[in-house]
Amino acid sequence: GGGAGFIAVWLQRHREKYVCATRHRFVLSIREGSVDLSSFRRWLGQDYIFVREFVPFVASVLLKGWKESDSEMDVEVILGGMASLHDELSWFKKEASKWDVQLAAIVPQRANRDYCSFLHGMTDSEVDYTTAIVAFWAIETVYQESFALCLEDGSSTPAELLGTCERWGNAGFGQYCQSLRDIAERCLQNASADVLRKAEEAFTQVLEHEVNFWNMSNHDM
Ligand code: HMH
Repeated sequence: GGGAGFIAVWLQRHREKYVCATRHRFVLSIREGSVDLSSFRRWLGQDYIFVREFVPFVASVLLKGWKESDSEMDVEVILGGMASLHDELSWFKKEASKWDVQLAAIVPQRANRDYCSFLHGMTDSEVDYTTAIVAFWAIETVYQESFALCLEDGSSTPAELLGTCERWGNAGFGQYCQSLRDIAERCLQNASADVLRKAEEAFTQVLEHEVNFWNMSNHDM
């Protein structure tokens, strides 16, 4: 309560985890231009599988929002997210052929399977809209913050990776993440103590899954 919103408080409380998720060494290696291209190709293939699984999760958030929200804006924002996922899947196919990644042959690794089963759990009708929209906001925001870092002045991102970084790091995607945050914060302001606890837990779980996901890009982990 008081001045700061719930999300602002959580970002402080879980700052260490948040920084690990948004400034991972894989992302920093893109930013520094030292990225190992086999790591990038591994990330690309795994993320394509993730995004395919992300679609039904986002659809479930849309359905919860449609049922539970009193604001029509929520459905429009989530629908915009779904539309960009449609575009993203085509982008992955194009990008995979550019990098000679055979998407049909990709086997999801452990961290990816764990993250996808977390998403699947979130689609349960027992999971409330507030918790689901918080998870959704956090998932999108980790990518937005990470890739925006690679576009900042002073970064040395290789030219052939700029398209990837722009996909999630662009200002429009940042605005979309802000809209998700506004929706999530509004839901949290009206939530019970029980829901607040579940939503905070979902937030920290997303951060852990994101770190594990980035870790996959490294051979030795
Ligand atoms: C692992 N997290 C992961 N992949 C993504 N594409 C996003 C977040 C953002 O959509």
